[in-house]
Amino acid sequence: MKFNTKTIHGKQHPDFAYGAVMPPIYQTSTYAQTTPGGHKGFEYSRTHNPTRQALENAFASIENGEFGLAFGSGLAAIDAVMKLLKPGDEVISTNDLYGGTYRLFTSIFEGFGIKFHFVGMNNAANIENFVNDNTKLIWVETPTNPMLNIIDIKATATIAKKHNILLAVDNTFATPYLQQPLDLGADIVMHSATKYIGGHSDLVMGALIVSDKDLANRLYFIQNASGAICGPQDAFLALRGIKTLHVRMQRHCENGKAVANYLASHPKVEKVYWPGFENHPNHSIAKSQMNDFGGMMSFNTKGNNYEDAIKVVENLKIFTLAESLGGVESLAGHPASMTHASIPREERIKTGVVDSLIRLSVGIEDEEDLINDLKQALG
Ligand code: P1T
Repeated sequence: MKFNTKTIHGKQHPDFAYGAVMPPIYQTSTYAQTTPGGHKGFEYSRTHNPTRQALENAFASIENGEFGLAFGSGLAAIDAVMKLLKPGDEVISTNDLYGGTYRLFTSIFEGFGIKFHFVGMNNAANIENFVNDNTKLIWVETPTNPMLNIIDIKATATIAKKHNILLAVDNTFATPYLQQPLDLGADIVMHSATKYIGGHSDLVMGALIVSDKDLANRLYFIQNASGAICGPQDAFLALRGIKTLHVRMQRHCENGKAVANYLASHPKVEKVYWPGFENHPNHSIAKSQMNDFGGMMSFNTKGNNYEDAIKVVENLKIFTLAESLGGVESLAGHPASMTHASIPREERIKTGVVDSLIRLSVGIEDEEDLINDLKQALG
């Protein structure tokens, strides 16, 4: 089955009770038993819920995995991965990543005795310099948030396998429409399903997808034992989102390309970070591991002035100034004060998240309207 069919049919089936084509929202906490243990596969909704299970199967299908798990947020999904570790273990992580992920690693899991190395991965070989006997996990975000760096998943997987380390890839920015990390050798794919998977800015959710049965069982145990599940209503909405993921992504990519090219040609724009440009440092890797380049980008205005950046985001009319990304509507953000404010200033500046940086999530509106909006805001 090809991807565009999988989003609609992959590991999905009409509901067993009445043949409903969309799974009903099973808004129930518990399930009747005829005798202790006598049930139809569902005991309690933290453990299993039919609507969530329908979504988890769809997650597995679109990422070419065997097992999917849905969580109450992207961070809850990352939290579950970290609970595979124990004190003394070490993690090698991308140095440019979502501020909330950095905060979870440094403010919570460092306190539990896990050591993190935040490493520039533009050259995957650099990862090997940080491997030692305690290294248990490599955490990769690609494209990175917000600098749009591209990490070579296949090369990273080769290093991970050589040293028997788990490789997890945060696939939020790319989605499986653009890249499928399990096929490139990753062990775990993670999503903030809040973003492109949901696609309509109406839910908060996380996902994990794996192919290895033992790893899946350990993660299902954590999901049930820690309990950071999503509710059935959100599961229904995310499943509905998945069914149009491919058509939305196609338009995100088209509009993304048009907006990136417009910004790059604008006299007031200093630099645009978008992996589709031939002069992007890892354009060739993006070209080989992604099917297209997506609708996420960041840029600075000339002079790298904080006040100018704030003026631009305040002046936008169609782009909404807001946290988050990946919805049908275009959003603009100021990472230094919004999504990446939890990273110490000197750390984020090292990776390029300067005070003048603006991030765009280009939506699926009319391309001309988006460009005209940027034109008036920059003017
Ligand atoms: O917000 P939540 O669903 O918990 O997902 C966290 C997360 C994880 N990984 C990446 C790459 C992300 O971008 C996010 C959330 N990011 C934003 C809210 C943002 O505006 O960047």
